Amino acid sequence: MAETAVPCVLQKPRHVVRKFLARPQHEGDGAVVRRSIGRFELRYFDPFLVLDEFSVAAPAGFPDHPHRGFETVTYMLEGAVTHEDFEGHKGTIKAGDLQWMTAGRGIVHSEMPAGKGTSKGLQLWVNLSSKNKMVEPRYQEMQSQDIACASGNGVEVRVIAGESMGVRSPVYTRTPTMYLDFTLKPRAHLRQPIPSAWNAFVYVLEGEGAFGSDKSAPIGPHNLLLLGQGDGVDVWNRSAKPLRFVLVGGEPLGEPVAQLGPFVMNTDEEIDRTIDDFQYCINGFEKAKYWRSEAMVGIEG
Ligand code: FJE
Ligand code: FE
Repeated sequence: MAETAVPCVLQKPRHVVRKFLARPQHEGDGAVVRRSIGRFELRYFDPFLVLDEFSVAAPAGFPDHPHRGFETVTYMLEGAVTHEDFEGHKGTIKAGDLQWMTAGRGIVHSEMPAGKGTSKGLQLWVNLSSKNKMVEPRYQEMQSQDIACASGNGVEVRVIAGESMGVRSPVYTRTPTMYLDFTLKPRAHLRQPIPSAWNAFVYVLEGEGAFGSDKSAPIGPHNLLLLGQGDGVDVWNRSAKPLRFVLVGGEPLGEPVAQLGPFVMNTDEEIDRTIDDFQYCINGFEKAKYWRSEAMVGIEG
């Protein structure tokens, strides 16, 4: 029996409601990030705390630092980053690879560029709900060749989290999240459903695209686009070059956020307790007491 292709129809396409050009700033130890979410004008886009497009070359990097209460999602675009944590978990995230790290109750680690040249990527911080903030730390890591891909009609997608074009990612997201890396050939059109209750944004990596409406002005690299209400988004590449962008969505937590740098909790009291836990190396930070990354030992001797 012939199958009927069900055309994807959007009841209410999402439009771009705010646009931010992310400019370079210094973070970590000599690294440069283009921060879009997490900067002053956009403190929080529930459940997303930070989106950094980072660029780092040795000896710069992100030496030993803690996290608690959220997840860091590192997706490499060029070069590689070597990471190492206080439990002895280490590895290298190469171009196209993904590390989905649930810091939960606590991780202390270093993230440093590997090899020569400049390493580039995206790091997204996904907040955890109050019931998940103190979970055991967990890593979900995927090499480039293992990331689910699909293509058709001039559109290619790498499914980091969630589902697109009939393909699903195995990544488990405690805070329900979708993370899609799209490349559109010239003249290609994309229609991607997004759950109506979720917050969603686009971050442009390469080329230029029209987002939300075919009459909208083309938007280029380093721009963050917040999408308004609706059940999906339309994208057009009317340029002569490939268009690459990530589309990220997540279910808002709707909880208070108390943040002190790399510690993200619900209340100031929980932040105070976290500072104590880190200082006294207790409640998840036990192994921080005598641990230094190899990178730091090399410097300190
Ligand atoms: C951090 C400053 C930082 N963006 N992108 C303060 F830079 C960091 C941090 C990072 C980071 C690391 C990578 Cl590999 C990529 C990043 C910020 O490590 F955690 C705090 N608290
Ligand atoms: Fe980190």
